[in-house]
Amino acid sequence: MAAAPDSLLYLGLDFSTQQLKVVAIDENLSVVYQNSVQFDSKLPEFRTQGGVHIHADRLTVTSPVLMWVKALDELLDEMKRTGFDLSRVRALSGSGQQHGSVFWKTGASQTLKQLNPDQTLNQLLQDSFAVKDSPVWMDSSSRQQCQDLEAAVGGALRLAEITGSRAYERFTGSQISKLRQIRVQDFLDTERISLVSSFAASLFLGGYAAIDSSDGSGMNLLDIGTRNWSEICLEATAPHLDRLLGAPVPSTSVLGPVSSYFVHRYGFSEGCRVVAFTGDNPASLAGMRLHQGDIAVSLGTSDTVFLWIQQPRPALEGHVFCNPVDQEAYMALLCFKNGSLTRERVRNQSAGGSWELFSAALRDTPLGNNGNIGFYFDTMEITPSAVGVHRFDSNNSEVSSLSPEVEVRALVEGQFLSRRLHAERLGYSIIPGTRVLATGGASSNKEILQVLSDVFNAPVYTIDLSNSACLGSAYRALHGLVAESGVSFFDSVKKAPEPQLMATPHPTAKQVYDQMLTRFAQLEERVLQKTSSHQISCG
Ligand code: XUL
Repeated sequence: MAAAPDSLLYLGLDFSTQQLKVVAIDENLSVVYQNSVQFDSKLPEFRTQGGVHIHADRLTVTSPVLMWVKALDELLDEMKRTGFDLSRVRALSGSGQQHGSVFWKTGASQTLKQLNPDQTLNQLLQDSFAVKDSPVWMDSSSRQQCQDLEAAVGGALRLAEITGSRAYERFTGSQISKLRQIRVQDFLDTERISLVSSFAASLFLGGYAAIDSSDGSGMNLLDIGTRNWSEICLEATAPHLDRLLGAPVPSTSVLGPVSSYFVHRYGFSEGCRVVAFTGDNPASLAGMRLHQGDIAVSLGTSDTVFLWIQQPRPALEGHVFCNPVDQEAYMALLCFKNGSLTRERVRNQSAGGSWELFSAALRDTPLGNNGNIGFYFDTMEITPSAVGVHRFDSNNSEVSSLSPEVEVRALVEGQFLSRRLHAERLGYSIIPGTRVLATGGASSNKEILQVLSDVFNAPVYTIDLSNSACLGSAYRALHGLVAESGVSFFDSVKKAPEPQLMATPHPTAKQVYDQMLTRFAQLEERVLQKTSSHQISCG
């Protein structure tokens, strides 16, 4: 893992929910160092589980802000102790779990400016936070504030059109509203509000770091069209909120050099630049080097889809964020709850519990499944909001069962048609050169990937995403230095390893699935109506 002794290095940090990670890359984009601090085990004094505290109401979820500070002390101490030469770091950037907020206490900016290198950040910042337990993305205690925000701007869809998402409890705007309403004095004592990402950048800068437009899109406060705060959303949240948030900046911005604290305590060079930190999902998009037209599909417990979008059409489902590597573009995030667990359930019931037989069923059935289509929502789905198993034959008549092989194909085709339909609704389109990047457990199954390739009529590549936010942050640090002179992100990271080609579409795939998608959309509408009438009759 050692870099050439004189090579310049770029650091990426990821302040995620359970740990702080770091990766260093050299100028050839090779990873030369990786390390992490697990919050629960390394910092037991904060008594977190999975990096968070779940409060008695089960809805409020927070993390101690000083735990993140101390984790950074520990990580840098260890890098120094083990001889990592921090003077070679030319630029650093980072990411944080999205939506979480940090409330700096009046006077903290003064403290940040004059950090004494003989002491740890944890010692120095003990009294710098008006709120010691930061709300994080797992919090769902702000329902009322979400309703108020949607009402103030003219409804959920209007809010989505402005900010890229309807109101979500974990988004920062409603969390700020809630804090202002129930912790009046703490709010009055607050001098600045950061996201987890911009908080971490502030530590390195020795001053408040701007929020970048990509992570800023996860607040329900940023107008994703102008990439500036939305007046109407700010006003509905708190008076003079712009003063507490500072102006947002493009995600590629160089914010300044590291503060003298890091030069004297850890031996960073005075020239080491801090590039704006961003959210973990945007940073992952950078780590995957997703291009225009690409779609990344993570096949895990729940399936997540990341999209590069040129012309977004925000909707009541999914999230549109400003793109972290291209200021003209957007990215979208969709979450599907019924992923691997449903695939496993159908494997058990229709393929005798064997992935071999499951794969054989996919091989033995034709593209388009002779017109049979299925929806498999074992638990209440997020995208779309429906539940239950619904099967239709080629005449669009609902049927109670399908043969085992047809059932397997109906499941996999149905899942991928759904990923495509909902992606297209947010403004995604398949263009020549589109790649599908697959990751997660099910991405090791070639037959599943073949169906994915056919449904999207695009080649499928696999990619290891375990470290993508951290790696993406290191790539962004490197790109940030040249972004202003017009070098694109992709030009600056072209030496990075390429994903592996796993499947190419069948020649008839486009014809089969373009037509099937139209039918699938109509049938989904029927399923939704059925689910909502069922909910009403049960309700
Ligand atoms: C995205 C979200 C999570 C966090 C996890 O909207 O809430 O993915 O970013 O760190």
